[in-house]
Amino acid sequence: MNINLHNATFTISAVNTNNFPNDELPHIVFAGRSNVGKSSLLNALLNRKQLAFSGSTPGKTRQINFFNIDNKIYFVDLPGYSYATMPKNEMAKISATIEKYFKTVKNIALVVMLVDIRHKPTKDDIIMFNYLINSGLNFIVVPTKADKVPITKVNDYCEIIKDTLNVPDEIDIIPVSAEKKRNLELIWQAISETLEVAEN
Ligand SMILES: Nc1nc2c(ncn2[C@@H]2O[C@H](COP(=O)(O)OP(=O)(O)OP(=O)(O)O)[C@@H](O)[C@H]2O)c(=O)[nH]1
Ligand SMILES: [Mg+2]
Repeated sequence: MNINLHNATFTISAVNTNNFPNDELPHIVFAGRSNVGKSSLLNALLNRKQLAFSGSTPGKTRQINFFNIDNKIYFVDLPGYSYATMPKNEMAKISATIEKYFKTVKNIALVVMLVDIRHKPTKDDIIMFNYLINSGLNFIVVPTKADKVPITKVNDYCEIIKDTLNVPDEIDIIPVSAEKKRNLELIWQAISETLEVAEN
């Protein structure tokens, strides 16, 4: 599938299922705690600065943002499911929104689950990971901000993440840096592979 990355547009922010796009395009979903770098990775993959709003204030985005990429796929920027000081009631609301999304949308091609490379995955990451494993959805684990650790240590940090989440060998773990544009081609490769499978 040839995708023209220049033809990427914001579609809608939504919390209610009746506002989710309801066409057949496959969804590529970015999930992770607040501030982990979901919006930054999405922008980096498209070579855009701020198509998805990214910033230093965690938890600003409480809705699900949908981006139409060349009328071929949607990039779906989920709200961050937690951060250190997120109030419980807000966390519950966001979890409910995310759960509604996963329950309603049938054309999810790939979930990109982001975790910060520098930190051991949290309880919430483990819950998300187990949810994805049990859902049978196709997903990859993507440690973000790889530029923040010495390059010689990247693999060690990935191992910690793998052990903490208990990631089976067949699930890819791809460390990235949105800032330094590292390994973005591997994420595109994972996306292309899932789309090819879906097409056949
Ligand atoms: N050094 C470095 N910083 C990054 C990278 N990716 C994101 N950041 C920074 O991390 C902060 C959060 O990034 P966002 O992309 O807004 O994170 P998010 O997951 O979308 O956060 P929410 O929308 O709150 O859920 C910003 O200050 C980014 O500049 C990266 O690869 N390297
Ligand atoms: Mg964001």
